[in-house]
Amino acid sequence: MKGIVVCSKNAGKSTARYYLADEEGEFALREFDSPLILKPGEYIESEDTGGTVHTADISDGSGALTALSEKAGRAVDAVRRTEPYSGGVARIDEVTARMWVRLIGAGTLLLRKLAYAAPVIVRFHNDADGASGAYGLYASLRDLSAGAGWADCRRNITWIMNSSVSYGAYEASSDIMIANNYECLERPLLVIIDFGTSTESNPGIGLVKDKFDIIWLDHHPMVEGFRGRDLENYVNPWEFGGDSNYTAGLLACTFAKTFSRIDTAGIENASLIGDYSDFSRPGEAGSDISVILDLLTSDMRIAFGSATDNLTPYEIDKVLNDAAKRKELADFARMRLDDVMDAALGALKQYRADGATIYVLDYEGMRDDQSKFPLPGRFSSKLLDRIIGNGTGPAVVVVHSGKYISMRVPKSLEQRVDLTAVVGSVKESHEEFIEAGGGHRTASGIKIADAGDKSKVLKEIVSLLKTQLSTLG
Ligand SMILES: [Mn+2]
Repeated sequence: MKGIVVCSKNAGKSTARYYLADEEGEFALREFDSPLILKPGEYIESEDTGGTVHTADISDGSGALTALSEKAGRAVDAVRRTEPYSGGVARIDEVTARMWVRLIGAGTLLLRKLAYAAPVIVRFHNDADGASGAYGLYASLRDLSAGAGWADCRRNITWIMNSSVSYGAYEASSDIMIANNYECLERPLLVIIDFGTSTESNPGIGLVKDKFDIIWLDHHPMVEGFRGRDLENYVNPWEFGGDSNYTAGLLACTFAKTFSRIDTAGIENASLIGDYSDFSRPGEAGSDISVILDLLTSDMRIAFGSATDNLTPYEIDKVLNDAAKRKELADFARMRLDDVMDAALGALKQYRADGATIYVLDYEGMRDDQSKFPLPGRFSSKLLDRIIGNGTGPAVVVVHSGKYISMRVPKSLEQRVDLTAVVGSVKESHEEFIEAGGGHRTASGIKIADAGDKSKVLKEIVSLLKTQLSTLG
């Protein structure tokens, strides 16, 4: 065994693991455990992994690291797709083509990290869209790992489901702790899927931006002052002539097309359905994935019964590959949703506004005590759908539960109501007790620091909505 140590994990501990790039041949990594403390950039030579290791530091001067880097670059080039991916839907493909150079840049960065076994942390929003994105990326990397040289490329990826849409100081410090277990020739990589673009993420970005490279895949409208958009690998369809209909799940799958050729149409459709995109194809392949992800991201115990609260693509894959489980969960989710919907329709408060009705639902206690499914945000979209479907005219929906308030506006009122403005205005007037807020023009949410202040906020929201309905458009 001869080569350069490119990365270590838990060096000096009993679980120490090293990754070595072979000196000979194509770019490939070997893993081995050793009680010795080896530094990335060291050249080592050994008869076998148990034998004496002779080391020599070549981290400067010899040119070996540059040669290694070029070799890794060739391995990355060999799997990269250069022509923009086209899925066959013109309005999506146009945006994809405009984003392609940016996506290639981000894809190249990810592959380089994987080639060097660097730690990669993927954080995704805990809804059907965010989880589809993580799962699409996972499936694409599994496909990549079937190819020569990339066999264990997912080895140092940590998948984390994020229960909010902001990247705060807590998330940042926890990611730094994960990365601190590694020492690598490449910097750690953080991949963000389907977070908001709100300023609540600024402190977290500030903490990690010098330690991590960051790929940020999102589709929320941009908020002024959000620092994420200055990142080199920030990709958002809004900056390329698209909008929120180009979901984060679709974006993550398209991003993965820069190096993978597997078909992710079903996973993409799950994200499109989950986020009520214009491009969604309800009833087609992926519909059940959407329902199942909606359930799993709300309540993992239903499927897994264990104490874990972090859903990773490995669990998602397990469920989706088990036909009986898949059907059982999809049926269960649909049935639970129907029950909660019936209860909700009987408990709505209504406020008349200009040409529309504002519906307010106290969602507290609507659900089974044992289950968090469906979460208020998802439920508000479905509630709006149902109210509109009942044919009682244009409607705006406000659902609140505990500290959360979730608002939804139908496409038909898009020109007359702007929820991002509602959230902005509430944040401004109640800065002292609004913990977070953001979203899309037609779908937004607010988190209050103390539920005791909720009635004030709700009153203001209804009044702002009324004003918008009577003045906008
Ligand atoms: Mn989304």
